[in-house]
Amino acid sequence: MSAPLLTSLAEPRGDRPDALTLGGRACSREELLGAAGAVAARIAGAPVVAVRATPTAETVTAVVGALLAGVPVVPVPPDSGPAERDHILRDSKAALLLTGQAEDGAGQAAGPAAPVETVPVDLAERAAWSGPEPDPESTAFVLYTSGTTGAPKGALISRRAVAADLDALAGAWAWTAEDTLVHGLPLFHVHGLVLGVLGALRVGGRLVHTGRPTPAAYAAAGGSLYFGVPTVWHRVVQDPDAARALSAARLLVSGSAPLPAPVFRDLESLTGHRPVERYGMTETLITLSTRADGERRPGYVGAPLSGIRTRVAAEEGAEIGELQLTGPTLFDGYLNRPEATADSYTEDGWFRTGDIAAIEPDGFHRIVGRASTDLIKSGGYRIGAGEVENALLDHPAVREAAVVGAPHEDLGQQIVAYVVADGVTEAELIDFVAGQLSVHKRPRKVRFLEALPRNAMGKPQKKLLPPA
Ligand code: MCA
Ligand code: AMP
Repeated sequence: MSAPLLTSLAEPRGDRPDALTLGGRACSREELLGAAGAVAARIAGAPVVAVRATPTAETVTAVVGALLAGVPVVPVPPDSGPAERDHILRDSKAALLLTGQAEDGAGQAAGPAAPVETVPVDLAERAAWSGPEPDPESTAFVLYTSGTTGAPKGALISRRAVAADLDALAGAWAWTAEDTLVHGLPLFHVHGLVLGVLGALRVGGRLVHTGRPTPAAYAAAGGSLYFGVPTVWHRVVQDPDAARALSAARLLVSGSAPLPAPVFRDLESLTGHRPVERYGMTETLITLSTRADGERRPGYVGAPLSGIRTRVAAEEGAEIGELQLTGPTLFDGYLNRPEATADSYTEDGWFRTGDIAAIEPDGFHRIVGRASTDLIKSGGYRIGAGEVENALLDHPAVREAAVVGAPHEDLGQQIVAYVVADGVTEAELIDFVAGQLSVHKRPRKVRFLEALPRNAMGKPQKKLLPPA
């Protein structure tokens, strides 16, 4: 059984003035906890709180403050447009939005915005928090994540799940208070926020957040442990000087999307490190990983973490099938979506990942792909084709839209939109989606067609679309 979340966050540790550095601003654990205590005092008793998740010390303070007070956190992507932001705020019923002091959290939405009170986080405030440890089964986060159709769903992540996952990862990666974790990932997903912030706080090590995950910033940070999505590692190996600077690190970790074998090999030849690859989902947190003390094999995501059980639901005679999981890191369902929650489990209670996998005789797992092509992974971001199609159809010039993920060397997949539309340009449609949803959900290419290919029932046939 893992130690409760609050205890590990608030525990006194050998403090140093640069325990956390975000965007060049350093603070000690004591400063963070003092400012977070002030946040906790202000929001205690709220049913839920939204946090505008910029990569800043204010965001970390807001999240830690809410966790101290036992208030579930809804991270809001800082560049989310009115459609995405309003959906998140309305669906979660968040009435408070914590933001950095200089930011106008509510001002970015055009049109009728969700009713929300903006609460600025002041890093100079101090208050000691002495509230009780919240129930480990209570919700720590509501993380909005895309499905194949419709708007993103809020995955309910308990404090127990977070604590269990971080402890399992600390074991697999030998992650300790001696480590300096470096990454530049967004703070509104599991990778950057749960692993990349709470992980460092829980083990008591240092964190350097580079603002953006550029090779130069990674090279300059001097860390022992580095996190990146495959796109980041692809960019690192294209900058050999930056890559070589990572030789002094202890462990390079890749996740959120498949790490191409050539990138694995280039990382090894330039840095001397065979990267650790791990696999997870918003709904399950991280469940499979190779280990600091174990074999790391290109194309494989290792074995189940402590407490996780896996199985592959393969057809008779086949070796690959849907990966299914159970364990203490699983979510508690989608907020307000009992049917979608029920659909995500098998009758005997295993979570259906929607990923196709194979398990080798030695227990190593290989992720072969996704069952549905309507869930796109671009730059490590999960994007629903249906959500982008709906955004495009909201443009007055667009009559029909079909969105796919096309293979892309750097991004893994890139979003390509096929539209039937008049009097609008590719750039205008790209900007429209970036503005309504968020920048990473924008199509990178738009193709104009006379009509979408459809079957006899009138259903669009994405397989018959011309190449991107
Ligand atoms: C470009 N920009 C625009 C537009 N086009 N802005 C407005 N409108 C437009 N039309 C700007 C952006 O604001 C940004 O500016 C810059 O151009 C680059 O855009 P972006 O698309 O962000 O850049 P990229 O280079 O394609 O990004 C690659 C990336 C990114 C940095 C690797 O994809 C990334 O951060 N990925 C991480 C995703 C992640 O953490 N996933 C974890 C979820 P500016 O440069 O000024 O900002 S998965 C998870 O949590 C599970 C559990 C797991 O397994 O980990
Ligand atoms: P998200 O909910 O955004 O975390 O996306 C989860 C999805 O990312 C999984 O269902 C997988 O399709 C994919 N994914 C995460 N890590 C890996 C990995 N190491 N290899 C392959 N796919 C991955």
